[in-house]
Amino acid sequence: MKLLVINPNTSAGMTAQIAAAARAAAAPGTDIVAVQPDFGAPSIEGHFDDAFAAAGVAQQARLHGADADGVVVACFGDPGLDAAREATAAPVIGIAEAAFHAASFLATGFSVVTTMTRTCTIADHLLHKYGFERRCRGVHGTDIPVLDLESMGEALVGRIEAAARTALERDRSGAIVLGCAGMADLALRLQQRLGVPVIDGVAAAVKFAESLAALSLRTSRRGDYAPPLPKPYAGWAAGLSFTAAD
Ligand code: 5HY
Repeated sequence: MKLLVINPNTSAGMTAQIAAAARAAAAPGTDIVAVQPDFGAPSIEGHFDDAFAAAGVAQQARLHGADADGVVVACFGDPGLDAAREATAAPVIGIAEAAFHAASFLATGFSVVTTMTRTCTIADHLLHKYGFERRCRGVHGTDIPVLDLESMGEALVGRIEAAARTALERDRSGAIVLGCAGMADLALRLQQRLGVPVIDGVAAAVKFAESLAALSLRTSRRGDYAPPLPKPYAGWAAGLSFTAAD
């Protein structure tokens, strides 16, 4: 089985980190192919970054999605998720949506601990989009820049742990969702320290994608996830157009 893992930012270091976390979670025989767009922001920390990340996901899904058995969008804003689901019939799983589902199997209420406080709004929007607003009891920023997670020392881990402890107390929640792909390799360590389920969306998304592919389930081609209508795209996107043959 081949899983395409898209890091929507342009940080090669983060793509490597995400690929390692995905491979650690993947079943034997699952081939993880990690990619990133050749344009956009080195980290996604707001709506403007997110707009280019969404186009980057659409680009990578168009270029590499056709022969994948599953696709993972490895950024907590799930940018371009719906566009990618039009571009390929392979199941496309966003790490935020995957983490929300996993957390909801494990606790009646969960809290999200993420990077920049300004991105909490993006997480709120996703909670409402997916219908998890009643299960998520709080979204908490740590104001740790995304790229600082690439060189994660004990001090940063301590700040994320402290934010998670405060969230569990304040929200009276029973599980923690890590709000950034760059926190993927923290989950088990924090779970041991906090004594509650700590969900990393990268691992959860890999397992959901594997499960759907193993069940021969693919994205519906009926309605809004039908392939994009054929039309000639202009400029740098010209090569991404869909034709009637697609
Ligand atoms: C992420 N940004 O997972 C998000 C985290 C965030 O570049 N990868 C990013 O803050 O939304």
